[in-house]
Amino acid sequence: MMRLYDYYDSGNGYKVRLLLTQLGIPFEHLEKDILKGETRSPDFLTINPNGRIPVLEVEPGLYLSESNAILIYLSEGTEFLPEDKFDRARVFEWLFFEQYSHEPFIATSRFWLRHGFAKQKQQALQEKQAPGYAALEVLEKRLKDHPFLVNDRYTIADIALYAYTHVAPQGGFSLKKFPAILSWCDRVSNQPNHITIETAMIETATIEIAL
Ligand SMILES: N[C@@H](CCC(=O)N[C@@H](CS)C(=O)NCC(=O)O)C(=O)O
Repeated sequence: MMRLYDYYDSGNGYKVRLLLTQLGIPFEHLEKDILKGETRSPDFLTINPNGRIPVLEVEPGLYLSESNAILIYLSEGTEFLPEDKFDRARVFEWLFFEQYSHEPFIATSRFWLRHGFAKQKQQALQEKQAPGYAALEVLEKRLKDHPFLVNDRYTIADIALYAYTHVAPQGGFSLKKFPAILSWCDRVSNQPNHITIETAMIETATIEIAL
């Protein structure tokens, strides 16, 4: 069985959890507390020298990191990744956009705000506002006339961008002025076998209470 090294509050981890679930692939979940530096231990660094989750152990001893690379690996040959060469490149375009122009601003702000760094990072948070909103404008423009990001159908491009966009308000980015993004978020959350970013956290909490 595949094994996912993850951190429940992470949108990057959520991308992988969501796709595995929608593909119906069972997996073992291993929670790493990034706040306690658990991804920086010597053991963890042997599976990802970059010291970050998510990491997917595809088969014993074979590890893959970088959320969007994992999405590509898992979606090969499925309805979540187009077959046509150009359409695939379009999907990759969104994945690279997410990592360079979206995640560093929206995800990082969300992390700081959710984990008590608001004061310490006040200026940096301010500096992330303009590029974060610029990324949201790009998404809004695309989604105005299209139900999904590529080919008018749900692909890993939508999964990658949804992960941190739908929780952007937790990073201090209001979605009120982005009606196309809000409708798209609804469409994404209504896809078959959708799970929320909190699903696993709720399940874990239930297990902890039950124990
Ligand atoms: N580009 C990477 C980013 C991964 C990443 O930033 N992971 C964060 C959690 S969202 C992490 O593990 N941080 C722990 C650390 O840096 O020590 C991806 O998309 O997977």
